[in-house]
Amino acid sequence: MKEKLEQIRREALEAFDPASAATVQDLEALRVKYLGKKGELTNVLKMMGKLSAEERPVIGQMANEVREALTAALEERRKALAAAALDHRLAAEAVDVTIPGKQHHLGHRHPMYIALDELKDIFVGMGFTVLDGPEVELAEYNFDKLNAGEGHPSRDWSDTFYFDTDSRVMLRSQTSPMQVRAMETMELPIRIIAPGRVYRKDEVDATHSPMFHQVEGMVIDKGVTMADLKGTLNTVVEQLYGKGTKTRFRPHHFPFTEPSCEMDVQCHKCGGVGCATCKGEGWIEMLGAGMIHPKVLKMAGIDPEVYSGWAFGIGLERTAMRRFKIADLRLIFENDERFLEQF
Ligand code: 2U9
Repeated sequence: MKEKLEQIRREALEAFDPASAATVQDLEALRVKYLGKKGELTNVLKMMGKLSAEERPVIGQMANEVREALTAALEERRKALAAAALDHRLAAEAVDVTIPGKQHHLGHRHPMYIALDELKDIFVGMGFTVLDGPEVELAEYNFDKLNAGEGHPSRDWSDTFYFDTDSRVMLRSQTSPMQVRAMETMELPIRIIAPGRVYRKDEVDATHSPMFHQVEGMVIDKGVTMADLKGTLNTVVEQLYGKGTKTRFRPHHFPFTEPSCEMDVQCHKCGGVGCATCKGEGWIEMLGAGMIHPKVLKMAGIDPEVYSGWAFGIGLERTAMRRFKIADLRLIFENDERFLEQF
């Protein structure tokens, strides 16, 4: 048995050599062959019962030594294989940090959205909530509930994009329908702004586009007056154009507000004297506004005897054109990078 154990030791240690145990799988097969439950060493140990009482401890001790020697050799080989595998992976996954990187093309905000973000910041700072809503609307919400009933000129097929022949579903021509929905669903008091795309059948030129953007806003509470409208809009203008910027309010007409007005801002270029920027006027038209018509409040279920409110509407493209001195509206929509990069 001594010879048999010696033979196992010799053969096994030879077999664990890199030449015959080149992979982890080879190594495992060898472990099973020599040290497994049905392995060669175990087979020898099974025959121990046949030995004499004197031989048994001697052979037992030798068998243990052989097992330890094989186990140690296996472990050493396993470590060597693992180290080689890691070296191989590191070499395969090596990154050449000296290769020049790829230039990333960083985009930037569109000038119109810069103007929108400025307006949003100002109104949110005054406690307004920003609303979003559908661009496909019901004429009921775009016109009827805003006091522009059947026959109102803005409902004409030559001005409005309808989806159906009975003029019921349309692309919104203003963001006001969102405010009607707000009046119907939100708890009073209400302070909101509603920015978004609107659609009108206009031919494209330097100042017109069939799709453009508006920001509308409104406040409804008990005791709200035209003084609140002027005070709030003056504050907005001062934040946009600097403290002390003058405004003037001219009477106007809208179906959804009464009284209605347009607000001009004193020309920042000439200070009101008249120049090319303000076309000699000294003033630049900025927005429309007014006290929400009592009929509009009533149609939305708000009692005009208890509540009152004001609203305004401002064209975003025009605001951005003024802010960045852009001469042609079409530049805003063309998205030519040479243009956009300037802002
Ligand atoms: C409700 C009641 C009243 C919104 C208003 C204007 C005046 C206005 C124009 C500005 C430039 C349209 O984009 S533009 O051509 N808008 O002059 N808009 S008051 O009044 C409302 C809105 C909603 C329920």
